[in-house]
Amino acid sequence: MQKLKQWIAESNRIVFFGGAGVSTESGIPDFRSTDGLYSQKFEYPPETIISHDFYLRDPSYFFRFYREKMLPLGFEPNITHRTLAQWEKDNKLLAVITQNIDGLHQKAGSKKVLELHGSVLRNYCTQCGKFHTAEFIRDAEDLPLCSCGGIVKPDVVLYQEALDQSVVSKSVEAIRNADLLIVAGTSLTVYPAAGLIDYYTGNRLVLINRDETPYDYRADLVLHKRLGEVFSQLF
Ligand code: CNA
Repeated sequence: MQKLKQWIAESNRIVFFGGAGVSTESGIPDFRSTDGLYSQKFEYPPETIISHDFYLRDPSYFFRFYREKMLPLGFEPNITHRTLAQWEKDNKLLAVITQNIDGLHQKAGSKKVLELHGSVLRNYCTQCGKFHTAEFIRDAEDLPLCSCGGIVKPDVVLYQEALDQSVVSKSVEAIRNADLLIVAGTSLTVYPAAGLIDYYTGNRLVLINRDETPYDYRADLVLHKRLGEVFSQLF
């Protein structure tokens, strides 16, 4: 903790790369913890349901699962989101790169947020392109249909779909320019997102995650702790 505090104090180009573990303390389950989505019972594995093929094959089932399990509305940012927003205000932070789709960084006040996997807060008609809110998707009875008759699709990257290249480029640039890279709350098993941290060439790579990750051996500092515990000790 002392080393982390010192590095944060000395940095003014921090980049934070996070995943679902950043929002579990706001009450949103992650995918791979024992109480996460992948440990629950469904007719198909979650990777199958939230894939592009499945979305095309059975959109009704997709939207039932999506509404029930993936639409995190009504949650509040936690101390990790709030601290990152404060670092941005203090001009210490270059970017938050997130695999999350819950919009909680922006709710905490962060503006420099790069959403690798999109956001449940943006939804567009696949026919006319009209924007719809997350509540529109939540309240639709079966398929969320636009007034033009087209299906409204969440701007969330499904398995088999490509990442937005402009978000990827900005993330690579931020990581290359970081003087401190904090990777946190992610199992680092979802690619290509996890591979982005390879662009960091500095010597202050910090990994904060409750469980071990495949990248632990590459980090300059590893903390196997809850994020709330770490961030509440940073002051
Ligand atoms: P993951 O694979 O579920 O891994 C989460 C990791 O976070 C695990 O290794 C846990 O050990 C760790 N973790 C959980 N809670 C804490 C905590 N309080 N403190 C420290 N560590 C913790 O999730 P990834 O983000 O790595 O996987 C990428 C997927 C998950 C992305 O595509 C996301 O869109 C997707 N996802 C997002 C959300 C969200 O937006 N909040 C929720 C669930 C899944």
